Amino acid sequence: MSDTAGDTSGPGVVLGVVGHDIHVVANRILAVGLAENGFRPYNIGISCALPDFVDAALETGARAVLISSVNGEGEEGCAGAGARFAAAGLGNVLLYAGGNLVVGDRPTAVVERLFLGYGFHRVFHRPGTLTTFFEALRRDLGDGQLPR
Ligand code: B12
Repeated sequence: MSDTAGDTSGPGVVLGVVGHDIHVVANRILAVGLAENGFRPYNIGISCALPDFVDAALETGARAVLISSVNGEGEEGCAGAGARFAAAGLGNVLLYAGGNLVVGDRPTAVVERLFLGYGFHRVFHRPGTLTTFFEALRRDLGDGQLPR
């Protein structure tokens, strides 16, 4: 697994980019940001499928999984995510989706609803900054309660 950027002892977080998506910049920024914010990133990089995220979570015991899509393949590639994690015994793992999650322009609320329906706990479609994301991750992992 590439890039466990930094060497913190905080909560483990798997991150990667779903589909045949090669947009890597946000993935690298997130990995560095996670380490700087006290998390332990396990970065599986670009061009990942849902089973890769499940395997990485099983291998690392991570408490959260962040799935990025920048080219919009996320709409297809993330379908059924919650059910897949639950089937692997990972129903207690926090699932976030973020990036440019669908092809074309759709209202953020519509995209959020779609991905919440896939079983994600939080959705960050075209976020302006990462501040809200880090606050939410800290809170969700801190209180041990999955948001619903
Ligand atoms: C650079 C770039 C490329 C480079 C990628 C180089 C590389 N190796 O990374 C190249 C030229 C190769 C490329 C190719 C393509 N690209 Co391109 N690309 C871009 C561009 C200009 C910048 C992307 C970038 O790096 N931004 C900087 C990072 C920091 O920002 P970001 O990716 O938006 O991520 C932010 C958030 O989304 C968030 N985020 C991301 N993931 C997650 C996850 C979580 C959990 C959270 C909280 C937040 C989060 O974090 C970031 C900081 O805020 C964008 C347009 C743009 N201005 O955004 C198009 C863009 C992403 N590309 C696009 C497209 C369509 C393609 C191609 C399909 C084009 C083609 N026809 O071949 C291919 C796809 C190839 C593939 N297999 O994926 C579209 C996607 C459209 C969509 N989703 O509807 C965009 C938006 C251009 C456009 N306006 O149409 N691309």
